[in-house]
Amino acid sequence: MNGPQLTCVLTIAGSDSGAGAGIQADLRTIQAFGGYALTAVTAVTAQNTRGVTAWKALPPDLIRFQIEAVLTDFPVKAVKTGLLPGTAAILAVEAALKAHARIPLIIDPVIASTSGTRFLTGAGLRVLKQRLMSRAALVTPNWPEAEVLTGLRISSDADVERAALRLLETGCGAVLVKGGHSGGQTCSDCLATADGALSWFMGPRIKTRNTHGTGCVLSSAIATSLAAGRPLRQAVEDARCFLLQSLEEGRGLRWGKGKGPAFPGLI
Ligand code: PXL
Repeated sequence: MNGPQLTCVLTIAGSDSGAGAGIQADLRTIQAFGGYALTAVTAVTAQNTRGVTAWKALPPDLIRFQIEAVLTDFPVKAVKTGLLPGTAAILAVEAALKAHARIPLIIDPVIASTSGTRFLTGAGLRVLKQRLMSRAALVTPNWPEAEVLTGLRISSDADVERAALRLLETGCGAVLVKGGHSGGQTCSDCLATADGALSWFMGPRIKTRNTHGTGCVLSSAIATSLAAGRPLRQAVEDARCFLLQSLEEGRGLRWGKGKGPAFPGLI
């Protein structure tokens, strides 16, 4: 008899007490995509829809031990990272992943919270690029993150393509520059793959204030699809479709005074 079909996915991310982003959003998304979510908590944030009131990184060795505990015992088929709070945390993640180089790594390069609290600064970003992005299957920056990571200004599709190609130089397998911050009526993401090919995913922009955690949801959905063996392009397409549907479903929610969750679990 075949066992149940559940794919193990590890998320290495921060806790969001409001559960709109971070490890809580990753857990819901991985589960919604038919995966089993394993977790390594990197930091704890006190936050709600209005912003972050306090946060603290976990000790780097505790981050490393969580990852090692999971990877040495579960058949993990994909790993995603979200909030990595500083150089020591990134080096701990690199060390823990070293013996598992064949597992695809998806990096959501979280630099700041939705409300603007900065989690990662210059030295951390350099280490992220040199030590972790170099072994990633996919990196998923939004416009502001792509700007900080490349030093390029982005205000057009051509700029997006330039930034995507520049980030490929870190050695990662693919880059998805997400257009959520672009303004306008549409939301288009650009995928650059290691062969230098560029492709665009176009979609409507959903008018909603409930956008907290969009990046976490998208990268977790992609990770779970990849873990299930789907090709990258298909995984991106499926994840975008899921996020769009979720944003539409959640439009009417009035939780808190700020930005509510992008995927509250209505679908
Ligand atoms: O959306 C990025 C993100 C990731 N992880 C945590 C966060 C945020 C944004 O606020 O709080 C814990």
